[in-house]
Amino acid sequence: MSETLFDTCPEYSLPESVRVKTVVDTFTERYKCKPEFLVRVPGRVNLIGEHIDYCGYGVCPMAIELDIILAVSTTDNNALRLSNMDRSYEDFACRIKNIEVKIGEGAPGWYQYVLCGIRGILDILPSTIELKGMNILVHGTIPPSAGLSSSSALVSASALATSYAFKYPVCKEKLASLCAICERYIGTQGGGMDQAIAFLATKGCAKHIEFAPLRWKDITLPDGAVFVIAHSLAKMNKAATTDFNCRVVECRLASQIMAKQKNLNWVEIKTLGQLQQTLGADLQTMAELVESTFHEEPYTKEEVLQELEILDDELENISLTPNTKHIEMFKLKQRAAHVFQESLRVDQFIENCKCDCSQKSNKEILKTLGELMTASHMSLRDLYECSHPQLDKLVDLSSELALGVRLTGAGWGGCAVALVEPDNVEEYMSTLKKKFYSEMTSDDILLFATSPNAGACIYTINSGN
Ligand code: ADP
Ligand code: NG1
Repeated sequence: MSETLFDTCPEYSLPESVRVKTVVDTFTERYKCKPEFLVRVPGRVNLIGEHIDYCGYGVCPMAIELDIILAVSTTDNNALRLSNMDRSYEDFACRIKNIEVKIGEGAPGWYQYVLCGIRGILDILPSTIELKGMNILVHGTIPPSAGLSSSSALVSASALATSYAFKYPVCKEKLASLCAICERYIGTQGGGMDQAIAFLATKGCAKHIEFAPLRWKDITLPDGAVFVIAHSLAKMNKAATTDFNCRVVECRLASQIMAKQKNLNWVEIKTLGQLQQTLGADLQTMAELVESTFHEEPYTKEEVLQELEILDDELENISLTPNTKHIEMFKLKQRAAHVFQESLRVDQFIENCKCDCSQKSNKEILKTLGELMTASHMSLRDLYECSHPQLDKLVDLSSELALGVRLTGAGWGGCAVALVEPDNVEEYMSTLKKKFYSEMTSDDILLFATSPNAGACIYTINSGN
């Protein structure tokens, strides 16, 4: 079992930065009391393994320096009060006992993500623990809807803050799994990568994270691997559209149809990973099975019903999510092919990171990693159809100076991550500024080189401070 963050937090002293001072001062001004503690949860960049966590396959993320900070004080009045440093996010208040995450049309309110995290802890809190009220002030530096996991950082920070406020320690591993589940209250059926890296990240290495059960290993990146993140300036809130859940459902239907054809108890199969495990086949065999099972054209709902020999309402109960019930066409071959091929690329990426220079030169290793990343992007663009013209433009502009580049996170906009050799970083970034950002109407350039950062932590504040 992993340690709790309570075990380590007393050693953390509050960083003396202008940012922290501003957050503490603003908190004091808005709530007329000092915060008792702060929690910090980082965003992440996924190096490879996209749209496969919810199919049960391993991913390779690392935490970045951008983060969400929550300043918190507890009260005896059972009230939850939320405020944000960014005034475009409106204040919110409710009774802590009545927390309900409401899913409506369009993008959820920002506070719903906080409620998800609090709800997650309330769901497991023993009845012997007395509920308290909380005053919370949020400050975030992760650009929202950019594939760097701002939403999960907010959910995870809220869960961690609640467990600390209620003096109910939960180990990092449990927090990671719990936050993956409670973020689904928002409506999207993500796989758990973001919440896992938020808690399990360590400075200096990326992680290979696997699921069901959650497990992780360090990935030491080869010397000379610099990762540059560039925002395409296109944004899509996952919870505001059906695209994300549509992909989850397409993969589920593909696994169920293949399971049915293999005479398995297909109703029990929910992911491509589960199907592979049940068949005891390797990834290559699974990729071949996809080729021989499905036709290229999208499947109509009617055809899916015929394949599974069920009625519409059974399909809704067994396979669909509330926001995908209306979808009439499903691309099964393309989505499942991406998942198995991407998972093979993850294995190759990790193998190459483990290679020592007696087997392959450092240059060759970096070249292979870059090629795997670019192949991942092509697959996300063509088979998974979750890229965006601005992301594809960034990828095209990277071809000369980066070893490889791909969209990171859910896609449909957001950021690209490029693998660049140290000597090329400056020229690469100035090329993007000249050829990409100078043509954009928005001034918010987000372009930076990053390295693996640490995961979530708690900063306690002495009452005398
Ligand atoms: P991401 O890919 O970054 O996780 P999502 O589209 O899933 O993006 O979620 C973004 C949403 O998370 C925002 O629309 C907002 O509601 C919430 N959010 C992110 N950062 C902040 C912040 N600093 N303060 C308040 N809400 C935030
Ligand atoms: P983003 O949108 O980048 O935070 C989402 C999912 C991940 C994973 C990626 C695609 C959530 C909270 N996150 O990440 O689990 O599926 O898309 O690889 O749903």
